[in-house]
Amino acid sequence: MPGRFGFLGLCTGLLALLAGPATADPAQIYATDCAACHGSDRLGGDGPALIPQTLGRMRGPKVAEVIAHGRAATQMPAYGETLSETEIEALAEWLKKPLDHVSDWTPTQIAATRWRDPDYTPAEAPAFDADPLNITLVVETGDHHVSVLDGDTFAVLDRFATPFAVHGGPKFSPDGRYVFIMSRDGWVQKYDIWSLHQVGRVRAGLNSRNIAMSADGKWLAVANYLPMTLTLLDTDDLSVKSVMPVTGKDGTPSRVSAVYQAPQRDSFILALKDVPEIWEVATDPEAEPVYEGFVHSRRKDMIEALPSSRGLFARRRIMLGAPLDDFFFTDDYRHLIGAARDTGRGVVVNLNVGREIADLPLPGMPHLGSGISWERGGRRVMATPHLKEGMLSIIDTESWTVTDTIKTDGAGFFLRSHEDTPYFWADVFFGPDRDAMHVIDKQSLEIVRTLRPVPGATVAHVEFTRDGRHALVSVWEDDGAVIVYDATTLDEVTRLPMRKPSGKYNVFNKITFSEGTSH
Ligand code: DHE
Repeated sequence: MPGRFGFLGLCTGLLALLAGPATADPAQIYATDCAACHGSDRLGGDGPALIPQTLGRMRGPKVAEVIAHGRAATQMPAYGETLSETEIEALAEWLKKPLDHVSDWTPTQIAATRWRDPDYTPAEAPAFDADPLNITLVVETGDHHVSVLDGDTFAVLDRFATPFAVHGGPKFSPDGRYVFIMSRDGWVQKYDIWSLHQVGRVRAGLNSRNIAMSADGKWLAVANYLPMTLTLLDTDDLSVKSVMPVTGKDGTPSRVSAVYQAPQRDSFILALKDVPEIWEVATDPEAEPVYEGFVHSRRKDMIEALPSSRGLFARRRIMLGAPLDDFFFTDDYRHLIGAARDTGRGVVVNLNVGREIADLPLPGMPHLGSGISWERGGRRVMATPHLKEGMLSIIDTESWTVTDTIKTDGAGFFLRSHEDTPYFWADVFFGPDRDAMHVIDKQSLEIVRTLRPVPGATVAHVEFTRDGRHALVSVWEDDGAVIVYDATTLDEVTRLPMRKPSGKYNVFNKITFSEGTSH
């Protein structure tokens, strides 16, 4: 027998020689060169997860280029010298394939990642003279850091490393002392602003969307794509309180597009990606029994009581015609508008009665999560940008009609305003005019100025100081900056160099749910 295998082996070797160079085995290359940093399961380690969910949205150089040339200012080395072009291409393609199996990411596995910074000692009072409620955080995605700015002097009080690829708004504790930051790989980082120090981290999901804080500041919800769950963390020590599997009423599992805090309702609201439902999860320990879908209906036959659905984390389903995501909430949190995918329409849901009550023409992918609201002519209006159209829609939130559209220099991502400023600011994130920032009068809806502080550079996302006197704008480039403008004269006040600054978040504006910010 050994002789026969020896002969077969010889034949295979000869055939391989005749066929030319061996075809690259990407799994083997991965195991040898990548697994140590990115994890043998591709779910990340010191380096980020390498799965289609994260690679698919990678901006900048293509995966093969990063493998060949490495990434500047990171631990990612260049493999162009050690791997052939064919091997690099094969590896890049292999990484884009979904995992055969995704871990359940159980509470025990999450708990095993919990880490408290051994150098952290909580301060008794803020370790700086600045107004702690006028601190603004700048997420710098260029090198995965956050800068902590004094909102009065614009001095950088601290600059700390974050997990790789932070996404969505950091969430502050109700007193503004702590902030929680989430990465797309599901890491949640807790930072103590008073002490200017990281507290710890935990990996709450494998591929996550965003986080929300309960009204009492006790719980942090993490919306996950992988696995299809909502993770609920104790904000005190980042321990896992619960992991809710997310499945539709018919049993279909669903990714969670986003989770939002609804402070007046004392609940979280979940946008589900794969099933036509919205979930409301109570954060009130005394929450009344929850009825599926028809909370106030008199039709008893339409009410389905879930015996377990009462108290903390009681879950209520609101049934929809089709999945909705990207929510804007009215100030009283009675209504939300969600985007119905590929239909060019927005749908209004009344959360009290638990059903759709209106729909609106909103073509070109409205980005409702960036919506802001204000009083105009005695009515409450909201504005939303559109990701695929150079326009802004103005919606009357009483009659639920689109009253105006404003033409812009291109499709934009974010809007921002403040109670004490007459303008709102709209970026032009996409296209040749991505260096433009429109400043628009909230009453006349006229563009009063178009700023172009760095010709050719992407200029996007605005945040105001606590008093609304200054507007901070990101020059969204690797050697970028945050530019501080006088929000009345629109003159530049100062320019702070930053590494690809993305979102900026003022403690006061966020914890008071300013009408000019996304929540
Ligand atoms: Fe975001 C917020 C979803 C792509 C930067 N983004 C959000 C929120 C959601 C969302 C649901 C609200 C979370 C919160 O604050 O709690 N984002 C999505 C998408 O579905 C989309 C279009 C595709 C995706 O890849 O997930 C998307 N987002 C991006 C980007 O490409 C951006 C520009 C760069 C990046 O970092 O990935 C980006 N998103 C942001 C930022 C916020 C955000 C800076 C917070 C805005 C704020 O002011 O609150």
